[in-house]
Amino acid sequence: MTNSVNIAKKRIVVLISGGGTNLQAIIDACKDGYINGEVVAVISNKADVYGLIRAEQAGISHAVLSHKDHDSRESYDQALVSKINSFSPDLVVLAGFMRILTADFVQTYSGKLLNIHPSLLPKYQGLNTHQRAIDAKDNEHGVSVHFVTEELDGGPVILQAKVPVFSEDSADDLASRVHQQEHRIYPLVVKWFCENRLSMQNEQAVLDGNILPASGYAND
Ligand code: NHR
Ligand code: GAR
Repeated sequence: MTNSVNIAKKRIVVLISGGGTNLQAIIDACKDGYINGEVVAVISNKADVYGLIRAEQAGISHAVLSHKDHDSRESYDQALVSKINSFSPDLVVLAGFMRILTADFVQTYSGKLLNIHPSLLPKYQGLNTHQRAIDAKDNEHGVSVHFVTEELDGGPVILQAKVPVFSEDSADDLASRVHQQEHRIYPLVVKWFCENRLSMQNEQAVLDGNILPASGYAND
């Protein structure tokens, strides 16, 4: 009688702004039973993105909620909260979602809100991370999954993966190398959450009762 088999499947809402390859990795991992959860809705702030077609093809409810229909971040985020809550989620996953969220939004889902950010945080918070790593002549780069807090890209890291940077790399080369790692680590973190193994306590990530270090689980 151990954990994952006996707990209810978690209800996951995924927020996107683009192609949705991380969304796809999570949908696939739910469908094949790797994750004890179900993606119950996909919400995009942009119309006509491929991630919405992925949701359609998987038979998942999907909606566009455009920030352009709102004159403030507060008003947009309130509409987003209403939409998300209509699906009664246990977990909200940002997967290439490109809008900064208000403090009220973040507090509403505190401890249930994950993001994947394409850098080895705390390096390169914000945008254009691949080009910045190349410009800095870094020889390694990577990706971080973290709990979202009010501080942009500043919430506690759960898991990172590293990739090498080669001297001839373009930002696109590096992005595709990072993407491959994203599709491994995001489903793993969501799996942990859905087995009740992962939580945020006092703004720290806790896995199996252990506070994770600043660079997340088992980083070397
Ligand atoms: N919101 C909060 N409060 N905290 C975080 O850690 C967040 C967040 C919202 C999104 C993802 C993040 C990333 O992984 C994320 C983390 C968008 C921007 C941004 O500048 C920055 C970071 C992230 C996402 N967005 C512009 C804005 O004005 C719009 C850019 C665009 O539309 O292309 O919101 O990198
Ligand atoms: C991913 O590389 C993710 O790390 C990044 O956007 C991409 C989305 O790809 N996120 C951010 O830059 C957040 N600001 P996807 O739509 O194919 O999952």
